[in-house]
Amino acid sequence: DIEDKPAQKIDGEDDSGLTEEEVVLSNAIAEGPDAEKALQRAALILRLREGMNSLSRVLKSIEKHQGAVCHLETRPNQSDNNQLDALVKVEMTRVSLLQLIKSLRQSSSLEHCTLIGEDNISAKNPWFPRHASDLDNCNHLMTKYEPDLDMNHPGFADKEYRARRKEIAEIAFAYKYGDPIPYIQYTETETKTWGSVFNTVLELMPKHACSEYCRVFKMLQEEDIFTPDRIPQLEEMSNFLKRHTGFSLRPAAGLLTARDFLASLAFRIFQSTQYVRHKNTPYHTPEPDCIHELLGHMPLLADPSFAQFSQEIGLASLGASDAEIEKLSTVYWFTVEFGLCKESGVVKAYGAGLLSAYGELLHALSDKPELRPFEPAVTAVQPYQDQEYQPIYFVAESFDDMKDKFRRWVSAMSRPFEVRFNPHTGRVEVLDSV
Ligand code: HBI
Ligand code: FE
Repeated sequence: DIEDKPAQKIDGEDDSGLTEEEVVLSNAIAEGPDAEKALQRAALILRLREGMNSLSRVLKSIEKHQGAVCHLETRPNQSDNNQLDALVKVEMTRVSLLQLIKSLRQSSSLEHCTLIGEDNISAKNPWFPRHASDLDNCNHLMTKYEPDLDMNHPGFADKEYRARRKEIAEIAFAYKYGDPIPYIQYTETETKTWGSVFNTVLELMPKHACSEYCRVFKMLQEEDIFTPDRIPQLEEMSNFLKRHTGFSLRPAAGLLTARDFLASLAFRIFQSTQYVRHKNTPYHTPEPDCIHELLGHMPLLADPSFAQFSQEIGLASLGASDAEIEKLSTVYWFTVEFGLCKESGVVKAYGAGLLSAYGELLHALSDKPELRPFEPAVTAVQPYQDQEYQPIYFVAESFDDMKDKFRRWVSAMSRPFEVRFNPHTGRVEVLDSV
């Protein structure tokens, strides 16, 4: 029986029955907070010697280790039809999973048992960009809210809008590292949409935006980059950012995958869309557009402390597991996009999704939503809304405090290596931590 076999030492493995790599991965995660109680998903490939009989023993064993089977597939083994290959996805605690694998490996029912993946564990040698030029490969789009595919997009039925949106997206697809960002001749309609949003931001900003935002906004006005009658070009904005924090821009064709989008931040590069939202909905857009990027994101990317925070989210994302990318992306959502902060006891907005959309800005600062203190471990698992106003916002004490808390939380991630950005070479260096 699977459970009753005494522990045996297997050649080439230590006495836990796990391979060296599995031990390394498990140690990395076992140190995180709540590691003992947290349920993890894992996939196992099994070769069963006695077909369904062996399978029932395996399932009993999973149950004994308090695991839940989320998915099961079997097929006859191709070279030996008496044996069955099985793919089992389980959800259980880390410690139980390790015990389960150990007992399965010692069982006579199984030819072998391989752990093929876990949502929560980063791969040992994943590919990720090491230099800003590698970002030419990091422009994968999410097809969620594009006008061609989303019936609720305000531009869905507008052929002319879709053609214009596509023309500008093509520029982003063709862009390569080192190119100047192509100049866009914005139309009168697009400029008018910009002007409407610009003027509402101008009106609400003194009362509701954080001081860092207001400070940079004023500089942008003084340099004539921010005016109501002209949409700033990404190239001039990129040059402005370079002078203040070393951030720069590259054009993006639409909503990028979280992994690609976050990776660019590691190099102090922000992938910015260049098209303008539909004229019928000047105060709302389902996908990011350049009005959101320019009015929402750019001012704070010119603030040194905020720029540093943004880069650190980016660095944390390099080579992270899918589950960790999801958490980082949620932290990004509740900070960079929808963050609130305190200023001499008064709550102000710093999130780009608030500062570029006055409806949600007023909602966030009204007494309707719930405000909670920013705490990365909590914030990272808070479900969020991308269709309506958020019911919950997180309030930071300051950018520096936010960074401190974030750093402490990130240090418990599962990556079996550390990364560091070398500003002299512009390269991300990988330091083995195990
Ligand atoms: N892509 N172009 C673009 N702009 C964003 O602001 C953006 C993105 N992809 C993902 C994303 N933001 C965030 O919601 C997080 O998932 C990182
Ligand atoms: Fe954004």
